[in-house]
Amino acid sequence: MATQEINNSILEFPAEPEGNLEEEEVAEWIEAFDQVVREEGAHRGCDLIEALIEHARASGVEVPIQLNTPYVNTIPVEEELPYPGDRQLERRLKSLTRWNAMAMVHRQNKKDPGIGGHISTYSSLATLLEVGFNHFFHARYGDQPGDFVYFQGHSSPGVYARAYLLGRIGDEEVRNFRHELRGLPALSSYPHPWLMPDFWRFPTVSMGLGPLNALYQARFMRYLENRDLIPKTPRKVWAFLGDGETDEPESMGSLTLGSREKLDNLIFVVNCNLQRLDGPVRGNGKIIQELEAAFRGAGWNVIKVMWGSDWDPLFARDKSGLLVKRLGEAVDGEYQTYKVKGGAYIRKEFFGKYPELLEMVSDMSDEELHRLTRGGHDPVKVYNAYKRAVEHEGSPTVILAHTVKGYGLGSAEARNATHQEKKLADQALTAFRSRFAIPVPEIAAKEGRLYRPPDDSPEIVYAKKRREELGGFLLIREVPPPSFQAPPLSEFWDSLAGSKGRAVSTTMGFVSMLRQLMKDPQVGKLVVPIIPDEGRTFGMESIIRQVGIYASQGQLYKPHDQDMLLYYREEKHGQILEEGITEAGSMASFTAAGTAYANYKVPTIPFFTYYSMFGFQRIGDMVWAFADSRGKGFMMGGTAGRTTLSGEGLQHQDGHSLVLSSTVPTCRSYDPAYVYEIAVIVQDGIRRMYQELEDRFYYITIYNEDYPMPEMPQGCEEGILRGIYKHKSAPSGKASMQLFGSGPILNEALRAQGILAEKYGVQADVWSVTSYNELRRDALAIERWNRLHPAEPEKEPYIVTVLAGAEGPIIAATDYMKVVPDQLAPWLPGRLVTLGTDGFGRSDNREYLRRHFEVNAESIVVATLSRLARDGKFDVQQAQKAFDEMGVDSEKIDPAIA
Ligand SMILES: Cc1ncc(C[n+]2csc(CCOP(=O)(O)OP(=O)(O)O)c2C)c(N)n1
Ligand SMILES: [Mg+2]
Repeated sequence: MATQEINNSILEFPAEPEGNLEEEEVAEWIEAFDQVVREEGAHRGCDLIEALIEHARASGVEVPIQLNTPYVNTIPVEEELPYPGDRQLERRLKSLTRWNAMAMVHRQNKKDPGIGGHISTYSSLATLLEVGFNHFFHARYGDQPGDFVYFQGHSSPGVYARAYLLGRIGDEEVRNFRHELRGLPALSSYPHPWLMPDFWRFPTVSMGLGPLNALYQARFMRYLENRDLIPKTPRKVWAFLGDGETDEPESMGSLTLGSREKLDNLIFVVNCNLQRLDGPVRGNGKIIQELEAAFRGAGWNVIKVMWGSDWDPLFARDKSGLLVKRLGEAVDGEYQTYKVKGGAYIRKEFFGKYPELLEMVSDMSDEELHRLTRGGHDPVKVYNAYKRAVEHEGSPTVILAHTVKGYGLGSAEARNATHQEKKLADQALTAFRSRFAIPVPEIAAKEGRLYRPPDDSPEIVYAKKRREELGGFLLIREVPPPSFQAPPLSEFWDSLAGSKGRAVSTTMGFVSMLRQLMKDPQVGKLVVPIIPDEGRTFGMESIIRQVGIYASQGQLYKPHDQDMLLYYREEKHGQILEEGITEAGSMASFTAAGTAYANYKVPTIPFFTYYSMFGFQRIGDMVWAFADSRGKGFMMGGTAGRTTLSGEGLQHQDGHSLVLSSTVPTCRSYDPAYVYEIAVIVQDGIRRMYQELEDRFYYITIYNEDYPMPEMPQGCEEGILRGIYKHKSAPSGKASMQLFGSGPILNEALRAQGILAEKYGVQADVWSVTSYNELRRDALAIERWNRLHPAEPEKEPYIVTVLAGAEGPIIAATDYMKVVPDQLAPWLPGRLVTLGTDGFGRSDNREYLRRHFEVNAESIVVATLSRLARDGKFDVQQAQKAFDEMGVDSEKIDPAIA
């Protein structure tokens, strides 16, 4: 138990006497306890209480577990350090920032009604950020990057306003807040590295993703340190989040990782303004107490910053503990109302409940009561909390800062509707201007004119000096030049050579490729394999043996399989991130690793291998944020394909991840059939992402069906990368049909090619389509160019060029939904027949699954003949008969609705 808890329990005991124990008896115990603390110190007191509790439990007495402390500051006033900064200048800076943030949004909404923006989130956060900017957020540690700050997304106007004051962004940008498409420097609505790549690092505006990503960021930092890829620094990860945001499972779902990994490089600051968008976060309860218990239960160091210094004299007078008791009684809905209704109401409803309290504040005016500050608006309290947090060792810290939503916005303060406030009424603007002494004429103030004092004004000089001492501007994202050449394709010779008749899966092929890559002298150490507890499913035991699983504590036990070659090897320097069953956590690690090139200047190359069904559809929003972050790396969708993953059934069989991946602009989606195709894609991917510094990443499906892998044919690299190449010409050399296949379904196309030729005299070419999405994107881009340049000769999409001279209809079969091949329909007019796996999966083997979904060779054959018959190129009767011969039931239910 920490010292502060003891102090708090001293406060609490008199107010809440235990059950039916006589008060006198309690008083005696407390007196004895106080004496011990006085004479022998707080730690002795802790030991005593702990011993007592242990003894009680051992004797069978059920002692309740207490995770909450009273509703007061964790740090007692007598332990506070004096504020190291110039309070007056800092207050001035904060006022100007407040004004500019509000004015930016106000002005833009006057100019362009409905353009939006937020003013009340930053109002509540201002002190919490300002203390950080002036005293804690390091821009660098020596030649190492400094602290990472995840800003509450909706507070962006405040972050911009401060950057504006310091000259980091100019008038034009500010004038174009939320006007990004006017050919002028502008500011994005929220933190988006994609839109402002040299400013923002972490996209946080989708609630819950910031805290989760911050948590895994802190863990990844330790990983890089323990693997000697970066030196150890005192660098911290700060995550500012809303109290409403903590409702998101992502915010709270992985807290124990922080304590398990002893992440004392991580600090959460929860802006507890007690409100979210619609109304109070916990009107009938207390969000701060709820969070305290949850974080403490998860092993975090919790610091509550509840009340400002102006409360301290009241607490000093509160000998009986009644004030603390009253603070504990009121619920959040009441605290909100107090702020809205003002001093007289507070006197009557809050203090008035107990005559003793009423008396306590009898010498204070209503105005003074109304102004009583919440802790999160008091720099001294905030400074002390931050100082403790950065010095705390052994676990992460959460600071629960009590604030007021819309602080300083006058009538909008603490109201339910404040979150939506974009403009202030003239009178509120004038009041704001006077309250914060903004030197803007009244008329200009009503228009929302910003104000920046001259560069040599004391406040600007001070602010810049503070930043200089902390290493410079914080909001700068820098990408270093490339530090290595991608290994040449020849290094992947093993993957290109084929399996010499041995049946293997693309997953196995990928795993051995990864093993090989990790031996590369340049990039080997940069590879970060990430798996959410499916390593064995993907046959990754050999990689575990080769490079070990990262475990910050090493391996504290003897693994039971230690005498086996492929034992479960955990190591402090381990390279694999085995995340356990958390796709979201794994994605957060993927994000940390995929952006390390910019954040740590260490271009790690993550390979996140997972069950494809539990990827994009489960954590799609995180993937979107990853793309926004300009993340790089490879997402490997294992156990891919609706019919290739046999047995597992409806909730496991993925036939749509390629649809979802196609929606992410920087994601390159591939559905390879052969290991050499994967090798070509991975090699080129490393080259493009890390050598050419392209902002892109990859989604590659890998399957678990075993079949012989051919050697790479000559000259197919470009086709593999662009999305299609001819894999096997018609037996006669002159095809009247084209068959497209991808993944293991390419084998079905090849089998169909044989049946068509032998049984029905139809000659077809077979094409491996590695990426319908790449082909579509190419065609769309070309089509757009043609549209925009009507006077120029038309250009041709790659798919059209490749198919020049290829005759006849096209039957495309895929283990994914029909919409995947259909992406090409506009450029193959009237030619495309698609067979895909729309509908719910089933538990059965591949043969039955493919028959059910009509993607087996037999279905390809009858689809071909049916189409030829309709075109008058094949006998209709014979085509109908083929259904019987091929065992395809033409009357069975459509799998899309089965
Ligand atoms: C995933 C997601 N859902 C909904 C929203 C819309 N939204 C924006 S702010 C907000 C309320 C935020 O409340 P809180 O976290 O308490 O922050 P505050 O503004 O009070 O500081 C909501 C619901 C969002 N940005 N992200
Ligand atoms: Mg809130």
